[in-house]
Amino acid sequence: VSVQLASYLHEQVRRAGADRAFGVPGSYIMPVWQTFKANPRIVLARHESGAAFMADGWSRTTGRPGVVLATIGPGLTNLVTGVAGAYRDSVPLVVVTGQASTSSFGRGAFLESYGMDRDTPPHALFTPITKKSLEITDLRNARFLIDSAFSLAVSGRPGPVHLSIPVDLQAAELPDVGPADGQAEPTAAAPPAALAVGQARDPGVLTDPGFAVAAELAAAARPLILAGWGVASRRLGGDLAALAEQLGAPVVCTAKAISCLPSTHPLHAGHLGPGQRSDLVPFLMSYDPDVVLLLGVSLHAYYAAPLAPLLSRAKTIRVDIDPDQIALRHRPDLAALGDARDLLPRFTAALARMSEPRHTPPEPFSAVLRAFRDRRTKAAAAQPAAWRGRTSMSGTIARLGAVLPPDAVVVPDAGNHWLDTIALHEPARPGGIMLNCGLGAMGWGIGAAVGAALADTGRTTVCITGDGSMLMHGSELSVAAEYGCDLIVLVFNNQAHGRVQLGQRQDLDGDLLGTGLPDIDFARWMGALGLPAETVDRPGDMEAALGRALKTDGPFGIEVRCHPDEVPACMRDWIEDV
Ligand SMILES: Cc1ncc(C[n+]2csc(CCOP(=O)(O)OP(=O)(O)O)c2C)c(N)n1
Ligand SMILES: [Mg+2]
Repeated sequence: VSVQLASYLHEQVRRAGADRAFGVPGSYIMPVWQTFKANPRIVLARHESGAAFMADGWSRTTGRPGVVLATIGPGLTNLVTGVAGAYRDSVPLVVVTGQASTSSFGRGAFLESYGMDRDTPPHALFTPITKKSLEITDLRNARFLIDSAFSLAVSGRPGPVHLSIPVDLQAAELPDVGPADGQAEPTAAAPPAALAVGQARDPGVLTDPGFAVAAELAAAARPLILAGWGVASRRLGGDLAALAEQLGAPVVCTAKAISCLPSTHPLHAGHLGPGQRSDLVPFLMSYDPDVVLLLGVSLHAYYAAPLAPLLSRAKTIRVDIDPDQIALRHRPDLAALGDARDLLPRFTAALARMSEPRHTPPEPFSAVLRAFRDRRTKAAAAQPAAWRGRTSMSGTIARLGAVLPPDAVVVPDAGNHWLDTIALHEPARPGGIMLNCGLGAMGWGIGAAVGAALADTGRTTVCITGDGSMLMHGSELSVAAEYGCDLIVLVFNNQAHGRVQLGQRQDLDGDLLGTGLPDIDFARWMGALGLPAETVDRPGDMEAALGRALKTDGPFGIEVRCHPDEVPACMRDWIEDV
């Protein structure tokens, strides 16, 4: 059957399980753009990085590849921040950009990007920030390259894949030769599952990881689990809890994996990285684990450095889907290569055959863990609602958990409000905090929250952002208004790039050069964008405002006016003071 390239692409997006694509149009993408009328349909973002942020939040919510459409030239360059952020955080996207006609390559057509005359070949921009940057130059390969983009995005360690398509080819009929290289036509309408790497053939890597890892764990006296994004991104909270309970092992996670377990889980000992408790490492040292199970962690310096003494003393087991990660920054004693989704159940099944379930760590450590966890709860509850007469950022965020429905997902942006959310918000369910940890671009939280809200209309999404981030990407909120998304937006207005200004106060002699912002009426701005919105000026008014936001169908904005001097809880000895 003959089919236009653009229609074939649209059909593959549908088969990948995406009901929307996010983008900004331009001449060179129009034949593709025009096919996204329905299932999947286009969502017009206000900026290309906003589109990528939305696709990122949508993908994290659905577990399917997010799709982005943009044009060449400025469309391409505007995409860079959003795509780079998804790459750093291993979020699968398929990013499709237009390109000038093949017949004009090298001749200097408007915005042509062949790379001959001060134009930027798309692959030069996208190669370092995607798993692969591909360009279709021959219709006979189009099916193969489109299919490859989708399978690459979700296979192994997920991430964005870029596909550049010249405008003349977008509208062309695909030759009726079937996929290249004997590839079978995809048949299933179901979204492709993330593909497991399977067992490695490398020497030193186990061929039966389930059994050998379980044997090591069963023999451990004081096991510790360190969970990373490899667990959280697969939403394996239930499997992780089952394994931890079976072993009686406390769980620490990376900031990226912050809500891999509900914070109420009795074995959850907290997170490493930004917003980390100052008493976490001494606590873990007192436990003195003899076996540490590292699940899907890259061991960036801020996670690995505090753990170095523990990791050098204990036997370590690393589990990762990516052979490049399995010994990165720390060479384990034992390694298992594969998807945590397949391996965790294998570990628990093998363990069940070999040892009695423990559920809690041995006393007296169990009591120490309880006291350690309680201290955080008390410290959060002790955050005053006001700071120098204004509504406190920390106090507001610390109280959110008590007000929000248990399945709410909180999406912080970049800034002091990000740190306070990581340290103080205790989500009731796994996945209750959606976090950008890799690039931390300002405005990501706004686009990602809109994308998450568009993906999941059954629960409340809460975007926590700042005045600086709003000024960069606040316009994307008009998308939430257009679609009537169930989204609450908290804008902490401290009239500053607070995160940076705090550094000036603390380390740069208090010279607040170029970090103050004018006093902007964000409630009015959100109103103009189509969201009902109000301002909270007095500390006592926050709870009632949140109550109104929760009762309102569709989006609701709250501008919280706070003090520029306020220091996030984790930077002022909040735990020590309890
Ligand atoms: C695109 C981008 N530019 C610069 C930064 C560096 N940066 C991190 S936080 C921050 C200030 C954010 O201000 P605001 O959104 O008002 O949050 P606050 O810290 O005041 O809570 C800046 C400039 C960044 N993360 N992203
Ligand atoms: Mg600010």
